Amino acid sequence: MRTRMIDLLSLALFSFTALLCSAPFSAAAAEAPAEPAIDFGEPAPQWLRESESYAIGYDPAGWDALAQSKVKFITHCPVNREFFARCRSLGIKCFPYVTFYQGFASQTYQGVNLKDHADFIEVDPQGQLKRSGFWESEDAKNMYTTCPNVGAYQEAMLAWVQKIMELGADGVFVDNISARVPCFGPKFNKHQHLHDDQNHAFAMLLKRTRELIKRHQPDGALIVNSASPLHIPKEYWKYIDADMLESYICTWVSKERWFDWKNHWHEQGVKLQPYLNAGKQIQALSYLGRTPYGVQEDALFCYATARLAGFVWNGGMPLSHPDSAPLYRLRLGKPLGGEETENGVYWRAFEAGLVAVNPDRSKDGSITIKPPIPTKRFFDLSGGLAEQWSRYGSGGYTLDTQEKHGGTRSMRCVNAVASGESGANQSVELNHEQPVPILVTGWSKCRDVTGEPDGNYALYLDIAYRDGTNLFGQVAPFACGTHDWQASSVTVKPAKPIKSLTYNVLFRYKAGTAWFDDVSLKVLDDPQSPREVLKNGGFEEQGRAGRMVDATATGKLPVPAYSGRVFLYAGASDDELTKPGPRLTVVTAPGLGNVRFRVDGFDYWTHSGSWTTEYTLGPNFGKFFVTFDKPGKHVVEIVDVVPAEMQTPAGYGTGERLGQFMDPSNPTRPAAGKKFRFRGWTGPAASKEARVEIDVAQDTQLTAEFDVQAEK
Ligand SMILES: [Ca+2]
Repeated sequence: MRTRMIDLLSLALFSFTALLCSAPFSAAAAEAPAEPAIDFGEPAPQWLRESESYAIGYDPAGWDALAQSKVKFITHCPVNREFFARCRSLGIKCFPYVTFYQGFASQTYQGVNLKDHADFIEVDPQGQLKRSGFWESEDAKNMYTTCPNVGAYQEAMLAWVQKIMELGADGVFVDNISARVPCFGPKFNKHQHLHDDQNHAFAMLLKRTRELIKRHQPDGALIVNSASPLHIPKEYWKYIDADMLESYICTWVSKERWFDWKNHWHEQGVKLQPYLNAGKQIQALSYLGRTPYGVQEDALFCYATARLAGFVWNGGMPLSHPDSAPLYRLRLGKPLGGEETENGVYWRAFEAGLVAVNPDRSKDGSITIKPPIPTKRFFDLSGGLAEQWSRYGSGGYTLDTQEKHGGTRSMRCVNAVASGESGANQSVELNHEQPVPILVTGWSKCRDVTGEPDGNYALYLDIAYRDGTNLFGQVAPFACGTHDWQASSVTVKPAKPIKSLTYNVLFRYKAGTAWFDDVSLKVLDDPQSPREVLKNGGFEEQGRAGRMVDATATGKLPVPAYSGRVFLYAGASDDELTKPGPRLTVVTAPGLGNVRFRVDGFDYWTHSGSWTTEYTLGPNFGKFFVTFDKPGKHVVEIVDVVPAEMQTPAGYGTGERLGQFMDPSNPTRPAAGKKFRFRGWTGPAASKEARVEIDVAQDTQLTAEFDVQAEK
């Protein structure tokens, strides 16, 4: 339902882009020289200039996503007083949709039925009523083009906007902005014009609209959509606060990212900088969900590109969509500088994080961390990992959309040196009752891989049997050197029933690059129908979780080929005011609660468990810890050579006792005459004496051994 809503919306918006690209009247605008200085008038309000993402349309199921987001405004929202009020309480400003371009002669639209106002309709050179540019389209069928140069039409539109403002909106979103063609209304005596020039007439309508908005909401704005902000008549800019780039990189009419990134999208960002510097804003609207790269990757790519230029972004999907929702919850803050480039990777630092785009389709890139980037610890918003597959080794893996054996992506492992360790693994629970053969298969291609084929460039199983024993290193190796996709397989016939296994995709101790795809693990319990038990063996499903990246060692941030990335600056977490010295751990064996020791003359007792909903021994039972300020020698002494029986409380916060004589090795059971006697120390100060001296230069563990004497 909500997808449908958004689809309809995108249809309506997008058609105008198509129109601009094909209709004759756009040509004049496109050829207009870019040189004449633009009078930008007053800047857009601060909240709009500082906006980073925004919302479109009403998503009844996504009110929580709207509330959780950091968007400052919503366009295409319902014309509804309560809606406006509820959004205002969330700190979100409302901009309902209007158009000053077209209307119906059948129904009342924006307060006007053109059948009663034929004089509002534009007239073509033949004296005919002008059909709208969408006449041939499905979504705005049978609409007529209105003439902005007719005084009564302007009044009617202003009256409509006035009603919207009186309900509490913060302005309007005016669609269908473009250069206007001549209207022949006066020549055919259909209507009179206010001004000589149609563009000027439209500009005056925008001017009056903005003035009306500002009268109601001084912090309001006039937001428009031309889909092509560089090509609207310059005069319009004085009277608008923001224009729009629609189908921004991702569009619903292409299964690929649209146009060349550098020459088209990036270039628009560069050319629009003077507009932003003059205080205007650009909404970049992408339509995610149509390319093979997946919503998350496309969202990051589009968002990062928009933020490079300082544009405010929306992905054309509900804010709640889990693959893009994190981007609406972000605020990167003010830019710390302009865009930077390094080896073809573009990046820009903000107060809270940075965005980076690598437009190269085939080459991974990176950026060198330098001022104004304030840290070397980051949170990479894209984990960049495949669902179900953990990283192995320091190299881990990246997903590659250019090389693949099946589907749209493969796993790529790169070792710069022959000591490198890369790869991925997945845990598989089998819980077999009987020994059952399993079949491992998969594909790999590689480039410049050193060494000889072995288990280090292979699919590699570590198997745990039900009886607790293991079978390690069952491998299906691949050839080294350079080769195209190559299959490898191994059938494992286990001696015993398998409990679980780790399925490793391994590339280590060899330099070079290896790609893996379509890996599989089949259980052959029925030879006629092998059962696949591996998940996401084609690496098609991407994980959503981000991850910490500590770039202290490398000083670089990786940006994979053809991707956008958002790196939040992460804080260090070591306590700067407290620097503890080495820790001495004293352990009783067997673990005994409430045993008294003395360290440097001060008493210490072992932990003895506590009540929660039941009596719990806890991980520290039978131990105690002493943290010193610095390394040094200490005297440790056992006082309770024969530990006393425990007096275990009968519950949390109670003075009652379970009993008087409980077993200190299990304080919920009566001692029943069981006794313990200190036998001696083991560890770095082995001795039978009760009192020992120990040098605690680093974290040290000392064990007090006890004999058990059971008395009946
Ligand atoms: Ca694949």
